[in-house]
Amino acid sequence: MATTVRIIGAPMDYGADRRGVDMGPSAIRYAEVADRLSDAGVTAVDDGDLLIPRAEERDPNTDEPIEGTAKFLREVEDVCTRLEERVAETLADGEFPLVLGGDHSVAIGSMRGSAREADLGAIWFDAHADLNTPKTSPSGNVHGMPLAATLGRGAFGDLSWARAPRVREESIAYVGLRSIDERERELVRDSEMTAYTMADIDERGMTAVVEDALDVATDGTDGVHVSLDLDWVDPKTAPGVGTPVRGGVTYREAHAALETVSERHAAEEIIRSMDVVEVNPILDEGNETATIAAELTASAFGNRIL
Ligand code: NNH
Ligand code: MN
Ligand code: MN
Ligand code: MN
Repeated sequence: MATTVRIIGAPMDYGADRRGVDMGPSAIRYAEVADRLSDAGVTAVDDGDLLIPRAEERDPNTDEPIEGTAKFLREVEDVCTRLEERVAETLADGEFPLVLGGDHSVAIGSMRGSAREADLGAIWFDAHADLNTPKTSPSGNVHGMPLAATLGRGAFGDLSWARAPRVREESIAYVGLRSIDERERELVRDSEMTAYTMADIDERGMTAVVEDALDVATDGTDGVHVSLDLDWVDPKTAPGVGTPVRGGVTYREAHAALETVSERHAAEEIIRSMDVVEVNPILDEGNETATIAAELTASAFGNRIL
């Protein structure tokens, strides 16, 4: 990895129904993410948090002329536009942007910033596909839409702040999918993305699946964005998330995945940016989920048992 990792807190919860993910960055810091990164051999610099007004002070309705529902879309735009800038500046300074969410809609800003000067692939570690458009979304929550947004799908095609022109569907791989909405299913099937579900992990093992996902994300790109949604991990292990789905990856599988990422990076310098999202301390038990988030981040940056 780049020697200096810049931690950017994005305590945003406009994209999810259950309040609390706005405390994610604090909880992950409290779980000593910076020290763990230092132990992994990188220099961690904390940039602090983006200033984000409380959701209660805002009106979730948007006057954007879009088809369907996307709650707090103007607020998400404001945060993601500022985040994009911070991520792009970090990369321009030769440092590695590590974004702590916040709900998964922060990935729109991370990916746009990361893709400004590069053709970007992505690995999406998530129980969910996050490919809903405002029209197909059952919830109207933007955290279920960040991939649709960066790909300029649906209503997001008209919203120039959302689309990342240098991110192509073919360069995106999901790992660990297990909860897809009815109307979202055909979107995933008809897309050019590669989707590895929990069944693929059962069958082939995590390491082999992540190796293939890395092939997808590096083929024809200049670098890879790693997006880590903590609801990817089984809720018995990581209970502090707003939309838990049982049957998730185990503690060791999760580490194996991020270790595989870091090993490939050590050889080929492929990872450009990362976000760690959806940690909800209110729903957590003893800050376990934030701790796992911090540990997995350290694994991604080369932390090893021996
Ligand atoms: N797919 C559901 C929706 O669109 C849930 C999305 N929730 C997530 N995604 N946490 O990762 O509302
Ligand atoms: Mn997600
Ligand atoms: Mn190129
Ligand atoms: Mn999810």
